[in-house]
Amino acid sequence: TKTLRETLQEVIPAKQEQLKKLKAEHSQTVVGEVKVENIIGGMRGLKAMLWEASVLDPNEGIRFHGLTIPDCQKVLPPAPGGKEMTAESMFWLLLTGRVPSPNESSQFSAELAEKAELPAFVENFVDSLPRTLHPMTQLGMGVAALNHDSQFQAAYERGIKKSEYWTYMLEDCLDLAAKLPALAARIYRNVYHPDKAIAPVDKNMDLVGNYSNMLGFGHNESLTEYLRLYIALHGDHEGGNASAHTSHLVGSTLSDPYLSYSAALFALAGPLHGLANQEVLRWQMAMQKEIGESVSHENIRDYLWKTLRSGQVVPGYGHGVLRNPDPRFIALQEFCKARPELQASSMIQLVQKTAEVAPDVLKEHGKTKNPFPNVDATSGCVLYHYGLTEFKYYTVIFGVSRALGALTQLVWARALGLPIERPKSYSMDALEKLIKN
Ligand code: FAM
Repeated sequence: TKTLRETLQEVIPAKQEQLKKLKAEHSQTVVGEVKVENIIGGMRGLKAMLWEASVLDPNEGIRFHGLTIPDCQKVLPPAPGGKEMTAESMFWLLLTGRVPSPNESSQFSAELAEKAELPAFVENFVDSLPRTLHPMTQLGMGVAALNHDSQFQAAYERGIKKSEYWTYMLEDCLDLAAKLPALAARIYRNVYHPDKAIAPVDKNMDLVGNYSNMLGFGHNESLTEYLRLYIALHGDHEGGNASAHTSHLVGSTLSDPYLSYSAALFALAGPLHGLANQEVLRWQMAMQKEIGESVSHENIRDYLWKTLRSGQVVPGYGHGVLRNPDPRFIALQEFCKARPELQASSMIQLVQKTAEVAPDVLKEHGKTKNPFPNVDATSGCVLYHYGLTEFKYYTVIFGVSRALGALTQLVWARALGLPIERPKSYSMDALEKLIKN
């Protein structure tokens, strides 16, 4: 059994060597070209970032350090008594590239539980926010406030060597990952159930077990297991997506992890990114209301066309990189298929039926490059079924999860000494000149 720090100490030198060799031997090697469409098209497809934790193949979907989702489900340790991989074991994999033993994973859980409580001033701060403020805004503000105790910022002010950056980064990242559930749960309770007391952190429980408990759903083992799966699966989706990229960009200025991840959360809060899971449920409920009891493929098809004709996107469909159904969508659907109570839910049935019809409609519509469901198409309906019905809160759960990948890569960015990001921009006039030359 090794600690996370010992494991990381072991793997960092080899990666540093790998980067040194890449720089020395291939700095001038061409691996792609820049077209005008990349410049005006949101840099789609541009190979422009280093990100160690995961790589997204357009057809196959995500691999975390080479492991597919079913591989992770097989090898990553679950919580005691559970079956789904824990957030901690995914964090360990994303950070070190190694699969933790059950012992390592549970020791890591214990370390995070020790750090899980919020400072009193952050509790008071989020308690003072209006209940009408969107939960994602509250989460981003709370995370930024936690930088009060940033070890990285304090060490930088004292004066440290560049080679030491990552060690302080790591401490901040572990601290933030540990505190996110308490912060996110406090926001949920403040906004939706202000009269009920929040359960204290249980030092013997895993991160998501505690999160579920603090949300007030600890008694529901199925929901807790679903949250474990959800949070592990949403942990990382390579580096170019808006939230991961934001955290990487802000971190490259040597902002601490709290500020970097706070910025990432505000990118996640956009409806084309993480807010899509809130939008999916809002949209499916409006569909259910309109078509009533007799749900048929025909009714759903009509509703899809109505959405598209009114100039809106179908939430939960399409992707910037993927060109096939999202394996995260498939894994969450499998979770539902294994549970008769979920199969009986009218909302889950509606989501499943929509997924049977939407790809053909979107193909016929002819705009999106990927007519298949992404993870957001299904992630909310299970929460809804189990009584977590406040869908404005759903992106907060995504935000607790995306920290796994984003934070681990802040540690790597500093361990590898990556520089401040500064791509070159052009005005249209300057671009036209460039084209002529
Ligand atoms: N419904 C209707 N039209 C869509 C569409 C959808 N689901 N997905 C893409 N399109 C349109 C898109 O708006 C664009 O139209 P214009 O040419 O008029 O601008 C056209 O198809 C080409 O877009 P694309 O190249 O296929 O997609 P992008 O890479 O530009 O954008 C998404 C990717 C995810 C932003 C886009 O598919 C979308 O808006 N989907 C709906 C929102 C959603 O589910 N977001 C969540 C993505 C998820 F993975 C996550 O981040 N959590």
